[in-house]
Amino acid sequence: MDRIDWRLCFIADSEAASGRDILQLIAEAVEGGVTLIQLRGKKWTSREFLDMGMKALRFLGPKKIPLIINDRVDIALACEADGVHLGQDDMPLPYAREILGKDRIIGISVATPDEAEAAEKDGADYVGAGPVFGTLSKKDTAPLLGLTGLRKIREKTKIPILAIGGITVANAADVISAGADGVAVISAITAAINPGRAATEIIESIGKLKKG
Ligand code: TZP
Repeated sequence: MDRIDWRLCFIADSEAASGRDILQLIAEAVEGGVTLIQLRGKKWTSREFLDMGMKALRFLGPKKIPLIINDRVDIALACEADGVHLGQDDMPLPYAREILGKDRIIGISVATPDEAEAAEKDGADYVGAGPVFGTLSKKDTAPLLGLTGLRKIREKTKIPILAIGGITVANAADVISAGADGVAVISAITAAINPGRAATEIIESIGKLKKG
């Protein structure tokens, strides 16, 4: 696995985009400086997901921006994405690793220090820790971590942490100070009037603290 710049992951989510062109949003986010893309489409059919993954990869590959597929190990494999992001109820990490091999990125959502410790033991490349703050982008989330909960997760794991949930330009620097290596956002970029500028503002607020 090449060295990954974890600072700003844009989660390109089909529902949050609500009919807008996901590939256009990705292009604007990349122009603005995001360092990773996660493709998320809970309601996409397998064909739609695969098609979107292939199109995103054609755009991102030459730019060396890694593409992570949400939940679907099969889609990640089929479109030759850089990795997959798993939830706690998705395929267990060791099985995903067996299928994807050691060179692909595998991340997992964690909401507690124990889950983070288990993810590291199972060979995760990163954890998505959250929700740190309140979010409207995901229902049925675990209780909010806040910065204190995020610090506790940091104490339990050495692998990269992407803080997620309610992250905006106003609090991105705080979560980095609390120990995150980067942030993952849906609405801060998707719902912005200018998604590219929103990405730039977030990466700049992080960049003051952390160089990729
Ligand atoms: N997992 C935990 S919170 C969340 C996910 C997918 C949603 C993050 O969305 P937003 O809009 O950046 O708060």
